[in-house]
Amino acid sequence: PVSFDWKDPLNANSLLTEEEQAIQETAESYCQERMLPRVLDAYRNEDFDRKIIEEMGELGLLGASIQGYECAGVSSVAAGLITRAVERVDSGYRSGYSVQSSLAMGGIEEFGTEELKERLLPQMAKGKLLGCFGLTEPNHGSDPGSMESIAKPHPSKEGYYSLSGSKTWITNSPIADVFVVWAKLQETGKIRGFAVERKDCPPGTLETPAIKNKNGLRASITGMIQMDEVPVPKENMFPNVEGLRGPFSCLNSARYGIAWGTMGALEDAIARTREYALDRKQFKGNPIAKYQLVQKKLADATTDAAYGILAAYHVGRLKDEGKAAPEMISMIKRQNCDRALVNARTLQEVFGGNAVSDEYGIGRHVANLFVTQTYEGQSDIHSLILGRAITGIQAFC
Ligand code: TGC
Ligand code: FAD
Repeated sequence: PVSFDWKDPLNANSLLTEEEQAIQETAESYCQERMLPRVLDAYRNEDFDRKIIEEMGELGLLGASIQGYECAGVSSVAAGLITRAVERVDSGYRSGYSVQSSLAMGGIEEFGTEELKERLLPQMAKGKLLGCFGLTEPNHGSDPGSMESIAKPHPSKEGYYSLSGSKTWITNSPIADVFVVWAKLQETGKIRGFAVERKDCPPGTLETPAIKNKNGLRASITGMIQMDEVPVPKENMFPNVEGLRGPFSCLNSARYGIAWGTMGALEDAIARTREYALDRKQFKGNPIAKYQLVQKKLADATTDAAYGILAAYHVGRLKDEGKAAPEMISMIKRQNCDRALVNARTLQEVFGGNAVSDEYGIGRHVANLFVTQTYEGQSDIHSLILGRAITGIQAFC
């Protein structure tokens, strides 16, 4: 008879190509051997190690699905396997990775001029330049269409735009070199994308204060982008895209990556819970794994992880065939984030009082997964995107 593997219950590995299996192995080994030993200190001290991005660059993992520009050009499924490996360690590390790969590099690759791509992407692929993505503003999160950031011809520099406005909750911003920023062009009122390079910003025009004392995602660095007449060369405006289609196209890739990533976090929560439940004894020396209520928690979580991985795998294949609708990505982003969070919260119960100690790792996943459910479109927003597609009626306002 065929044996059952609780780590891969529906044998998703059998669907991978040899190349995808090799990439998975590289990513998993790096993450387990090099990232995992750092995460507890990073999380305790809110200390994102910038070197991680360079190390991932050396392994060819950054912007991995981009073709050309010294990127690996792997399949969407392979890129998903990388995010899953990273988030198995910590969602914060995955966040730093996704912003670099999907939102900053992805945005420049999809919409930047050839000059921008050739100049920035190879350096970003090596991790020498770090990117961030500024869409959310203090007054406009779920509704980025109402953004207030503005771009207008620079009053004193010919051939430059001047960008002013504030972005908040921006992953990587305090230490980023390249800022993909979205602002309304004053002349047209339309949203446009800009690649802002820190090295070109005169003192006092660009400030990126960190947001400290987060109660989740503490191993990533988050901050604001405050722009006061930042001069940006006109060639750094993305030429052929206007409106929300620009940022949302970048978000399609990042949301897809989160659907894979959160399954990595859930799988790690399952593995930790299983080990703890087999070890911990209560009532006449029985391991708590013997009790039916504990087994049900593990069965529910393992089923949701297995289903979530197959759905992400399928959408990845469709994506490469040009057949993935944005609503499919909303569906897997919402479902995988929600199921990862609900199951991790339930599994946390199995640790009893020890769940409260950060040494056991489970509380860190729970706090992180709340954030994954919130950013890149909070789950209720994705419900409304799906509701609109199902009924034809938009219910946002
Ligand atoms: P709506 O009318 O729906 O669309 C406006 C224009 O955009 C186009 N569009 C898309 N294009 C490509 N892909 C998609 N997924 C698209 N969704 C919409 C649409 O066709 C239209 O184009 P056009 O040419 O007709 O103008 O716009 P709306 O203002 O009604 O949008 C409503 C809503 C709720 C769907 C949208 O605003 C939304 O998704 N809100 C959530 C905001 C969000 O996701 N923010 C993410 C910020 S980045 C981030 O969180 C990074 S965290 C990273 C990390 O650390 O890992
Ligand atoms: P709001 O929009 O104020 O929403 C609050 C609540 O109201 C939510 O539950 C929402 O679902 C609900 N709500 C809003 N409108 C409706 C409606 N019409 N119907 C029903 N319910 C509604 N952004 C970036 O641009 N770049 C980044 O790199 C980035 N990184 C982040 C990192 C972290 C750690 C965090 C926490 C956030 C990050 N974000 C980033 C911002 C993130 O995308 C936003 O927080 C998110 O989109 C939600 O916006 P908001 O916080 O303004 O919440």
